[in-house]
Amino acid sequence: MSNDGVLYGLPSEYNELRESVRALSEKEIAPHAQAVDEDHRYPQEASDALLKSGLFAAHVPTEFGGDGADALATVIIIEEVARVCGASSLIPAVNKLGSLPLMLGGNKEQKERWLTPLAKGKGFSYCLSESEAGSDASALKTKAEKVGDNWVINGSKKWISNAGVSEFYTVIAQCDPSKGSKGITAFIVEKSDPGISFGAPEKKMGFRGSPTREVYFDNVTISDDRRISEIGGGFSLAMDTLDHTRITIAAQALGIAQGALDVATKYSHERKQFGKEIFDFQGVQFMLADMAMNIEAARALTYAAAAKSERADKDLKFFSAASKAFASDVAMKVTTDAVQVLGGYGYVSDYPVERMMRDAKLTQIYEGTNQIQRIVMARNLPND
Ligand code: COS
Repeated sequence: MSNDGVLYGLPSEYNELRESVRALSEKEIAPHAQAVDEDHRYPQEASDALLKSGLFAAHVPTEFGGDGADALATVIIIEEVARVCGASSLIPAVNKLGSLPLMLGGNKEQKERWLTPLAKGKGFSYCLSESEAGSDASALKTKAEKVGDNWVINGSKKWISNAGVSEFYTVIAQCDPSKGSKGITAFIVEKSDPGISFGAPEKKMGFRGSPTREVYFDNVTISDDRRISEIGGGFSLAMDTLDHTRITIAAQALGIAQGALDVATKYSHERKQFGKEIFDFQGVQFMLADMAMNIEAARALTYAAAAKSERADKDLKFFSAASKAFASDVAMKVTTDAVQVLGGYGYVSDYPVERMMRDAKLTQIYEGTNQIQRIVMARNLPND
């Protein structure tokens, strides 16, 4: 058991939330984590369990039928689910990412229209990246053209988490290429809209339970009430969104790292070599101590970033990028060391640490590579 929860003497409701999500994750999600990974299948059991407990999209405000979880509560939910299954933790994370542009930019009717079903289990994906526009997000080419009163969307999006499973898609599209990032606008497209289709699931190193597909738009025709940003305000909205949601990836990385440390610590007390527990060797103790130390540092940064997200502090951009980069680098190191502690047993799927190591890698890449996070951090260093 880590020190989490007592780190800052969090108010009791956060500690109770952690305990209940941990219990749910151990009982309903962990038992399926290996099969979900091996079979590359959506974690339906986790999805059902999260929905039943109000954790599918807990960030949705209570007025729209959600739990109104604040940024820190959402972090704790994602962290605890990720501790046992990364792919399952993407359910609440992607639902927040997909719907946050609507929460930040949409009007009351739009929120009512899409947040209410989200709280009831209709997932929400975020469509920003394209095959030629990854880190260079504003180079996106998916086009939204005004035809009469409607918008017609054509193009394709890549690396879309939970695509095909989600009911709703926030689509960031270009309306006026001559204006660059100022020509970009945000829309909501529904899975049932004629003209939307999905590619085959990507064959990934990790997070195999979470489907990642391309999304194609072939003359998808929608009315103006699907537009959730000002015309030309879509890129800012997309970036504003990431400032809040990169913290959820930090939470996921933190949970994966904690899960790996917990497995490694337990194993070090069970495994005997040279007539004693391997824990008794200082070389192993140093590794475990470093893992725990780095996790606590990542947790401190992530929770601080969550508080800044909740208050929309001026230095949120720095903190969200820093928490994501730091926690994911920690997750990569910790999971790699956990495999080392377990030796040969760590390298095979009898134990979950090899899955955690594969999952950790993605947290250094998505929602902005850690190189992009460092650009964001540098651009947001105070200089006065
Ligand atoms: N919040 C609000 N607005 C922002 C912003 C932010 N965090 N970052 C940039 N903008 C605005 C800028 O203010 C600028 O508007 P002005 O011209 O009025 O100043 C506009 O957007 C363009 O910004 P900029 O010139 O800085 O854009 P760049 O092309 O240099 O790209 C990065 C900026 C690299 C930070 C951005 O493209 C990025 O985050 N890339 C990674 C994308 C990503 O995370 N993809 C993962 C997919 S989601 S799973």
